Amino acid sequence: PQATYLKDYLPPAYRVTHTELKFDLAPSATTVTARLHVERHPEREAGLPLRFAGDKLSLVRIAVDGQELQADEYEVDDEGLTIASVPERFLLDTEVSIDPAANTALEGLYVSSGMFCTQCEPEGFRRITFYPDRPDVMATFSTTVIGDKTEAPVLLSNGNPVESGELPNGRHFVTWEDPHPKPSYLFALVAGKLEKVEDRFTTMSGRDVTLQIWVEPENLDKTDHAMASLKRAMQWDEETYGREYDLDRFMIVAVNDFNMGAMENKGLNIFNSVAVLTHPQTATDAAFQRVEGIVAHEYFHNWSGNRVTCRDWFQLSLKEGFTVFRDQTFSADTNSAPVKRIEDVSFFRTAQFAEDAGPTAHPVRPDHYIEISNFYTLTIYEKGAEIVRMLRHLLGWETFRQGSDLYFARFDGQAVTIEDFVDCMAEVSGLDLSQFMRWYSQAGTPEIDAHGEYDYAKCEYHLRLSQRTPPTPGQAEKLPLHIPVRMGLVGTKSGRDLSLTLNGEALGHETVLHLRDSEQTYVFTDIDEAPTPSLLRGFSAPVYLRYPYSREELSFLLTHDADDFNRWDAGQRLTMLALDDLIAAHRNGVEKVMDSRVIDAYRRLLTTETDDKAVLAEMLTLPSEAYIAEQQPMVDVDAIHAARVFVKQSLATALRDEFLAIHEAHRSDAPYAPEPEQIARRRVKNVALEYLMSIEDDEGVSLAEAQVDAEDNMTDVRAALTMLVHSSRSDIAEPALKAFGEKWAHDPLVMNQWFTIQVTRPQADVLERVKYLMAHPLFSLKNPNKVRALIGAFAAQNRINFHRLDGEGYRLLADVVIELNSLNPEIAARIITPLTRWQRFDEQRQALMKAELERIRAEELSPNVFEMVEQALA
Ligand code: HT7
Ligand code: ZN
Repeated sequence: PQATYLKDYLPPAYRVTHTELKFDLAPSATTVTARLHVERHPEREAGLPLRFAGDKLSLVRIAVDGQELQADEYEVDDEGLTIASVPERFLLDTEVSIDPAANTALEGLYVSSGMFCTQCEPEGFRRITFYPDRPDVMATFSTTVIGDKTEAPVLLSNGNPVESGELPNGRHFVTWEDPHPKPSYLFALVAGKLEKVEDRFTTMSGRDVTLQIWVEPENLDKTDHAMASLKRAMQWDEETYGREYDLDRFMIVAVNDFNMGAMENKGLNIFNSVAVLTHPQTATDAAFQRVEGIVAHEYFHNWSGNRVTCRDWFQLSLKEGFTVFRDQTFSADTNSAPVKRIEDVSFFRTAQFAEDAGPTAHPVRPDHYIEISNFYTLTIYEKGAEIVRMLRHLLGWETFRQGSDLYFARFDGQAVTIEDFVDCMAEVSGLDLSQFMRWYSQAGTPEIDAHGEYDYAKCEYHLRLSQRTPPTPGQAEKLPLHIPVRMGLVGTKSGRDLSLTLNGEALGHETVLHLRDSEQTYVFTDIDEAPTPSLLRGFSAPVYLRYPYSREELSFLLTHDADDFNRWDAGQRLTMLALDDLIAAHRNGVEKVMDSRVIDAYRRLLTTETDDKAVLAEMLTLPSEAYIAEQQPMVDVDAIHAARVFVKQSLATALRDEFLAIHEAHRSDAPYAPEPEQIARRRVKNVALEYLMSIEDDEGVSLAEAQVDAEDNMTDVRAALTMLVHSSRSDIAEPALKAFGEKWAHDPLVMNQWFTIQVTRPQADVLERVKYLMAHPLFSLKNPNKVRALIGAFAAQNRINFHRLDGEGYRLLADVVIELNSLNPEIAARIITPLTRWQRFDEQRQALMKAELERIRAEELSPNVFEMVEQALA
């Protein structure tokens, strides 16, 4: 496969201004008729041949300006259509026949649970018809969908319905018109036996919008939360960004087979059912919150992505980074802001840092790719969002908002670049952001080393910051970045933020330092007590921060830091120091001894009254094995697991009564609601129970058993069932698991949780359970949610068993990748990720993982898997 390079960008030779489509739907033979209004691009020379993309399409008919083309006037290959000579402006008519039922890749038009649906981003439209399938070609669309009245009573596409009617042979049609020019990746069609829940929203200028959520009839009772989330998101985007919705209706459809979470097609968002359906009995609090975030994310794309889109796919983070930042802020405003930040950062530091340190590391704006769908990554999405967040820090909210307004006004209806976005921010702020742009072109996680010294005699505090970005594949040398470092100095005696004066300027109690050089020293004057620095507050930049904090300093910050995020981070750092010692002890075969300062810190947390239960739950949560692994120079899976279990059990033993008391204090009889206060209570209660279950405390076991039996809500049931299944109490766990499986056999989303609970258990026989469940009648490799719930969860969340020394875990994953490579290349290329991280492990595991990668490489590979394997073995 060939790579595409950013430096080769050229506008298309021909563009389409209006697209008329007709779909005559049949599962195995759908006819797609297209009439395209084509013209030469004004920036390209006359007389060029026309080349439109088309992925293995079978052409039935082709005409230019109504004239059928002769066989020697055009050429069709597996990747597209070429016409040697065309007029400056003309109508292109084509008819193709496609087979949606055979489409297991879930790109283009496919059938999911008997329903037709599409996924066109990034390059799925070329599987539907011949087209300049690139985001800088924006056209208005008129789409007629014809289907069987019984099999497909509902026929949906983008925009507004303008005509419908009956046809012979039990068929009917609906025509949809989308007046907003859009790229082909935003096209959508859905047809099937669907029912809707409807609501309304009045926009800020008084327009009435119909909101519809379309689902299979049995899911009608699972849409309330998504609808409420949608309305909150619409309101928030008006109030926060001044963005108003622009069509008469906004539709969401839930489908069962979907490669990602959801898709922002204009006016017709298509959602993975797991990202939209919720019910207290079937979805956890975390699922409710995820649904809220994804509904908001897709809705926010209507402006950041649809009205203003990307010039080319290298600019993907322009829409994704900005939209993730917008959805993160929305969720922070709607729930607990510090907890949202803690959750986002702990995920980021675990997963994006790992990506940035591995063989597939790439800049937020890559300069080349083989398969663009491999670049829907944590770097493009989450690091892209962190870059936008840094801009917000550097400019301040008011100015940032002015920049956003300017961007939307200036580029409405256009396909633009990351420079266009950053230029707006520079223009409104007067800041020189040229150095800042390096964030988009340099891969790798920058490391900041901080060093502080207090001069008692002069009452000065000297803070030295140095930065360095490690080499990444293809980028040996890195230049210094422009890094916003939000910070305060906490008086060690007073426990309060001290007033900051820098270069004679009074800055208040907190400031944002602009670190631009490789090394910079800041001298704070009039500091009249020795401070402990609180650096990178709120994780103001996506960097590793190293500061040689003592355990006493960390305990102090854990109590006194004014920044919630940094208080949590101090606790994590303190626990990490203890874990480091215990990992070393395990490796050296030395007896493990628990650091009493960690126990004291936890005791304080458990016994001090706090209003913010959500933050408390985060504080009580130990760093995950994956996060701990990220902090180690070489990953020792067994030592990490043993050390973490030891910390958990030591805390549970020392603080048993406190955990029991806090569990009791956070129980509630209130009817379930997915509200922040209740969610926080359940989190604290279940975290406490998890500690008790780690020592299989009798009272803890009874509490867990009762919680499963109570069946009040899935959050409590799933948490307790997981604890039981992951314990040695199989006498209780197995019947509970069986009853759960029987009760929920009809609900695929619940059964996926049932799979995950079992394949993440730490017991050594789990691999046999994974294989057994893969043969379960409810499992299918064709359904991405099931693959993620079973294989993905095993490989990513069951580290000791996936990394078994006999290599069986690796072999199982490689077998799945090989099978998925032909069924669904996008999913195959995602699920392979844990194998690509082989460099981080010991020699024996490295050899085993590489052998599996070689075995995969020997197959005939899709571009998706090929690119991943080549990068991993480079
Ligand atoms: N913009 C959407 C991306 C997406 C996607 C990408 C590759 C393959 C399948 C996909 N489904 C959706 C999702 C989003 O970021 O909102
Ligand atoms: Zn997105």
